[in-house]
Amino acid sequence: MLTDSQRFQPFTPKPISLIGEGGEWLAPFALKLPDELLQRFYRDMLASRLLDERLSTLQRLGKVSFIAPAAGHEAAQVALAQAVTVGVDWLFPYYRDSALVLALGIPAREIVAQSMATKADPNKGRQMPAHFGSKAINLFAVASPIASHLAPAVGTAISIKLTGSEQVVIASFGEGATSEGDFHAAINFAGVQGAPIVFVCQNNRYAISVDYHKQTAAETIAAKAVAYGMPGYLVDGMDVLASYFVLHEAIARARAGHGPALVELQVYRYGPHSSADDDARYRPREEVEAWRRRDPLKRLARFLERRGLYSESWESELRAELSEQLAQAAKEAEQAGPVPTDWLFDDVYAEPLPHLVAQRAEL
Ligand SMILES: Cc1ncc(C[n+]2csc(CCOP(=O)(O)OP(=O)(O)O)c2C)c(N)n1
Repeated sequence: MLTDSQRFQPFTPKPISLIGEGGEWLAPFALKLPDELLQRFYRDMLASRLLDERLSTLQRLGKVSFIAPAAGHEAAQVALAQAVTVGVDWLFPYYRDSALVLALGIPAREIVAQSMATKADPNKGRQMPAHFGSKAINLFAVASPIASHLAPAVGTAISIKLTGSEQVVIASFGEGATSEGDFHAAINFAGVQGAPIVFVCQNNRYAISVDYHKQTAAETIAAKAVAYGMPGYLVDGMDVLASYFVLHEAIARARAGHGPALVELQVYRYGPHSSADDDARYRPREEVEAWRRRDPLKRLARFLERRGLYSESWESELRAELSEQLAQAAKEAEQAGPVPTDWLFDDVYAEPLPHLVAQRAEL
């Protein structure tokens, strides 16, 4: 945990930022993270950007039916992956969390196979593309109805509190989710119960075509925390280190028994909402370009460069290595072949019911 003088103040009107646009360190405390971790952040962010591009190509080739690009959200998600204790904490992600899932260690082969519904998908092709889940690392499978995962996340956190284990629950969602009744019911009860959960809102300003000001009259999402009796942190989510330190702090607080927190990470989605969306119909190109100048990868590259941890040759070697790994992962995912249709009967009942046995035989 941070010392008192380093602690971030919740409810600041300005987002917490630790890396300046030019890559300068802005914080009032010395950075003590190992160089390997700083480079790891960059590597994970770049891997996610490249995974996005690959999934987009597969979608255009007709091999994946739907994508939800994460470009622009990488810093927030990669920071979250490093702030949790993988395999101990419980994560309730949403469909745009592919950078998080990849950085948590889910192999790219499985992520692509999940979107292609091939046999290499551990979840047997039963979910919509971009709806990952992993029993092995306590990653709750993504649910399509917005905010519907928040009540189960709070329930999980309450059960953790009752059993006295030191796990923390993380629930991730977009700002659109905060207009759902499920959000209010869940976060309110988390506050009342003092549940060890961190609500992570990735505010990219648009819920498909609905812009932030049509979503809420509140200046920030973080401000809503006041009404639920918990700290709310407003963070520059394009700044990987600000995201990391704040998430780390909120998670440590919850683990130490101090209850829930709401963290708003301000990000921007560079691509369309999904492959079924044309964002040019509701967003001016100049706005997208302005946010591209604040690209989280470029900002971290400048920061690393100042510390002698980045060079163009390192970048191109890394790109080549990650592209090769992703190409291999996509190949393996595809070569596994489509899931057999009769898998849909598996895992439904412990003892299959007679009519399902008959239907399977007929199929
Ligand atoms: C209850 C519900 N209403 C509507 C939808 C359709 N829908 C899918 S994604 C989405 C936008 C959500 O936006 P946000 O929560 O801000 O996340 P973002 O996609 O911007 O990351 C909507 C309206 C849905 N899946 N569930």
